[in-house]
Amino acid sequence: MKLYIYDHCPFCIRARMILGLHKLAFATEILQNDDETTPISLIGAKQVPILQKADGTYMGESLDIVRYIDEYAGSARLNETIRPEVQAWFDRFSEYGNHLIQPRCIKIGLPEFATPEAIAYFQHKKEKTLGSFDKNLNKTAQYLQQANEELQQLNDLIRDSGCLNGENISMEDILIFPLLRNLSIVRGVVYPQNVMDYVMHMAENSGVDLYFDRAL
Ligand SMILES: N[C@@H](CCC(=O)N[C@@H](CS)C(=O)NCC(=O)O)C(=O)O
Repeated sequence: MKLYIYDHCPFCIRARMILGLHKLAFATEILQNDDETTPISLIGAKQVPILQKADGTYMGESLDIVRYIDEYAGSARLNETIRPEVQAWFDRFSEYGNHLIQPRCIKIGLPEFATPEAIAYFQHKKEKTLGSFDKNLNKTAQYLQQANEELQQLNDLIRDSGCLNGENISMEDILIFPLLRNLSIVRGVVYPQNVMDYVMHMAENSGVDLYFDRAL
């Protein structure tokens, strides 16, 4: 099986997590961010993740991929329950997190941004919703304060460092870990103990790398 991704893409982390947690071997291809031809030729949309299944067919949509792989692995069925307070945390983070994360993504040498054209494509697209990357970077202190307060809330929702709900890997982990992984690109985040333990543990178990060593 093969996964087409961007390294920074949180939806791609969902797919990488389920494959990694099930210890399934898979190849990855990191597309250039401005490569529209490849994804459109595979699934008819300029979007990743894309899974090439063992039979050679292609599948998009991260949660479809997660459910497909979970069933394919056979050994477990992902718990679909998401506590409303975890969903609410996800929804809040989704509103402000990219103001911190996306302007930094083009600055740490990620493979999907190998050319000036790929960087310009991403920046142009994201600035339409976020506003200028430079202005967002200048507001780091404000967004950081918000992130640090939110992490305190999340700390109380983490029941075990191995899985958020304290019982089994669930859709809660599939939603939340990708956001925390990408937040590791931001320098100055204050991680409460449960959050840090969870991030480190899930990164190890899923084989998804973190950005702490390159944080800006
Ligand atoms: N609903 C899709 C969303 C995937 C998505 O939005 N992926 C982003 C990357 S994070 C993408 O490919 N965007 C197109 C682009 O960047 O041009 C899923 O869950 O897989």
